[in-house]
Amino acid sequence: MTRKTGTAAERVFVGLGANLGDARAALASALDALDSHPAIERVATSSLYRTAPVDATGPDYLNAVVELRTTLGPLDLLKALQAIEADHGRQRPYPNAPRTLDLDLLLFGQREFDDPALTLPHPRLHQRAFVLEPLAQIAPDLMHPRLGRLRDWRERVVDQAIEKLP
Ligand code: PH2
Ligand code: MG
Ligand code: MG
Repeated sequence: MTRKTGTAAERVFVGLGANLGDARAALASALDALDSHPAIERVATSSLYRTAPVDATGPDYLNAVVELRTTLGPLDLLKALQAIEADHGRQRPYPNAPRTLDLDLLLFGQREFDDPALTLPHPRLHQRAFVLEPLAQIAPDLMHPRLGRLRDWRERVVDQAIEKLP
């Protein structure tokens, strides 16, 4: 198979979430959309997790995490993710509203980036079991540029309900 993204080496991680409509179908369709992008290659995909809303109300979420390679820079990747969200009917009536699809750029290699449009690493990723658990599944030794080994942060979020789906 021809690789789509050459030798770009940085490990990029994206979180997927949905808690409105058919969340399972939305996540599956989002994976197809990522795979269809000429500059994105999906190299690992976690299980699906059913998770209680964190700092939000509404139904339980389905969450997952993927590892990507891409020749896009962080802001262009963000635009591509937002386009996929929009294609899946994403609306933003108020902060943390229930959503048909949420694609969050979590880590872009070990880059730190602070821009009104994008903060890297994602500023809350280490506080969320729905990110840490799937990340630990596909990248158990993953490091955060400031916080160290991410799997060590899981013990601080054990109060957040999360169930790995078969
Ligand atoms: N996303 C949020 C807020 N709260 N809770 C869960 N369980 N899963 C999410 O994806 C999630 C959340 C904001 O994006
Ligand atoms: Mg989010
Ligand atoms: Mg988001």
